[in-house]
Amino acid sequence: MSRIVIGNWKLHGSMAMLEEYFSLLSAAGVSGGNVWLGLPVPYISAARGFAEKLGVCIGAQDASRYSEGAYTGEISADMLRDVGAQFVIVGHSERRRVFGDVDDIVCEKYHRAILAGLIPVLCVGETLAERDAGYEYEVVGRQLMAAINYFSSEEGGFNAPCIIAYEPVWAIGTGRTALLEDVEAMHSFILDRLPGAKVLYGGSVKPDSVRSLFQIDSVAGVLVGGASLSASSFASICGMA
Ligand code: G2H
Repeated sequence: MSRIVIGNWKLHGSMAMLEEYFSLLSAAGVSGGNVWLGLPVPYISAARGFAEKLGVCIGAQDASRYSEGAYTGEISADMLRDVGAQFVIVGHSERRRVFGDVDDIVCEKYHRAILAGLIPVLCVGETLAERDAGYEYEVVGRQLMAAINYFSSEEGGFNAPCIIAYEPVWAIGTGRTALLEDVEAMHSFILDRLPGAKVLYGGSVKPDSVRSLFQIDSVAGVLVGGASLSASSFASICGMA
């Protein structure tokens, strides 16, 4: 089974890193359409040639909720598509927490991405306080509405690809991964609501933690932050997918 591995560089990288990174991926034999890289926007164009050689997909980590207009600093989904992005991450917990991307905004971004021909990767996940209070399913159910509304709408239907990344907020960048039974239970919950979706797991995924995650049938892939900054760690995760 070939699972999807998405690297998320977040606010890291440089032109020098980009070139070296792709040559290391190439040397490690990484290739194929199940390997995706979410890059900072300025590097998407530059990465296009490298990515095409390896057959890997490149994308962005966010898109504007607007299509065009007087919105200084915004980058639309159409613009991302124009410079070579194939997918876009929406609703990442860092966007929700630091930049105020509430569910309605995430919903608009999700729709914009699909209309632009990008594959949206919708991130959902509860905070530790929400889990401790027993609200994790309620929270994730609410966050899934962006996708559910779209797929049940006239324009959507169930034809567009649907990729959901379950990232418990308390496991992001902390070195903690969720218990396998918790991952399995949440993935089933998501699949019950969106049958046919590919559900990825994210949150401190490392080469040594990914093997057990990949033993779970409903884990269709992983979203990797910190470990994707090292080409060798990322290649090793791709090798196990
Ligand atoms: C979650 C993840 C990738 P990390 O944010 O989106 O990052 O692997 O560093 O926890």
